[in-house]
Amino acid sequence: MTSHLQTMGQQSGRRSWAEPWKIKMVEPLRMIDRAAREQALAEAGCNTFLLRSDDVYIDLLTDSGTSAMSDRQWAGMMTGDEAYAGSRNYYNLEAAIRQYYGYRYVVPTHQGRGAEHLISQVAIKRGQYVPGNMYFTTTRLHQELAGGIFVDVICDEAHDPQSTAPFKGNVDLDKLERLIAREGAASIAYVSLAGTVNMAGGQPVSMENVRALRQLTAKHGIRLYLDATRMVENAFFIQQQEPGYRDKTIAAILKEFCGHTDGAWMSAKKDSLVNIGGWLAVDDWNLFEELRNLVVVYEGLHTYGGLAGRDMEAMAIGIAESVQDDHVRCRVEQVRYLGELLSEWEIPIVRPIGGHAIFLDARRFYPHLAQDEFPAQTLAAELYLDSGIRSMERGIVSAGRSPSTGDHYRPKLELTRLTIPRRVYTQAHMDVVAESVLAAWQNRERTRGLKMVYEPKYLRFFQARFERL
Ligand code: P61
Repeated sequence: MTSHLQTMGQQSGRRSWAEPWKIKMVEPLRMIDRAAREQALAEAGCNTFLLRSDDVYIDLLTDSGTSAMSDRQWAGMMTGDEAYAGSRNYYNLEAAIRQYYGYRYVVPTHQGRGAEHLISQVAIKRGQYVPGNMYFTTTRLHQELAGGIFVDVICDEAHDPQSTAPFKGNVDLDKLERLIAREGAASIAYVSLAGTVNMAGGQPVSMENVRALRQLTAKHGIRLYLDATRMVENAFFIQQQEPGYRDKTIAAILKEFCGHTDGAWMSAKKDSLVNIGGWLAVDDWNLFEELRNLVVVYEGLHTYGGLAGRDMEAMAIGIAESVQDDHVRCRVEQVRYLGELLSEWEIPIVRPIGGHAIFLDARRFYPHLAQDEFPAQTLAAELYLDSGIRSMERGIVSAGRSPSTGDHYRPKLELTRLTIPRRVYTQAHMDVVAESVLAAWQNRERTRGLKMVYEPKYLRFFQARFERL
């Protein structure tokens, strides 16, 4: 062939494939002009969380609660049983979690952090350590509010955006063993394991790692709980990259992985393709009894946990859709398409490309900015100004402050996240995003940083305000 134009498949040396769905309903987008974006950003204190979504063109703030539901999920919403107690949709949800994740006892919650709150309150005694494969903002905060001390035991490669190790979400077992040897098994509340590590760039954990982790924790009588929020995407990486898993389905890999853990919490707003919802599920009846008792204090009765019956139905159906191999491949490959474009243009991103987002390496974008001038927040502001695309800071602002010293946590990773909602945007949107990132890259040397002028006490990144330097 002599043409220099190539389809996406041809660019990768294979036959093309497409999304396993067609679009039935659309939501028109609006793009405001540059002057209006300048004004909107100033009113938002240069914080993309404070923009009105009507002022956003392509919204890559998060993949949380932003997925498109299927016609089957919408139909399921109409079968909502809004009984206060014993809703049929709860039993459908329980059955889906048992079937696909494999845990016995299920507590619904309004979203992920509701579940994090419950497990932290029940399973952490004041002063105990909670080792985890990198922190997540809400997870660590709930652990700290329960009196726990978070300890990062992820492998070193996870903190290096240029390391191309395939399973950068893995726990470094030596780090964990040293912690157990130093502090004693009784001082460890549980190991907090996340399937695909959000803050590391959506990096997966291997089956080999969870198996070894299971052996180590069992030897010391320590519980292992999983943040299953993006575990389906983790299963895809195992299928593609880990020896022996190529011929297994995502569903089988998911269940095998969960089988190595004692329980899980979930923000169903991600993998499970719903706009709201979460759960906590465990195998131990005694623990379940405590959780079931606490849920009625903070969320709602144990058969609705802060959700409407229709929300639980959409979640039950979404779980089954989320583990379909063609769906997961399409979802992760769309993220990869955007990442490969940026990599080709030598724009610095976290490698390997993760499951739910592209993470721009703001340190390498703006080497002239100190971390205290908030390079990742600056880059999020610049992208919005260029094209109305909304991204999210995942650096020093997100990391917050240490409760013991009051100083900023200073993460090695200073990243701006372009998060791709599931089943929402097309390849053409990805092209527009890539070109906007390129424009910000080309303007990098002229870009100045920010100063923080308002800082809330908890999860400051949501509401902090900044001014341009
Ligand atoms: C996100 F800026 N994630 O990535 P909830 N575990 C994990 C998550 O990714 C997660 C939760 C638990 C969000 C929403 C969000 O700092 C932020 O249902 C791995 O959101 O309560 C949520 O689940 C919590 C954005 C959360 C943030 C915290 O965009």
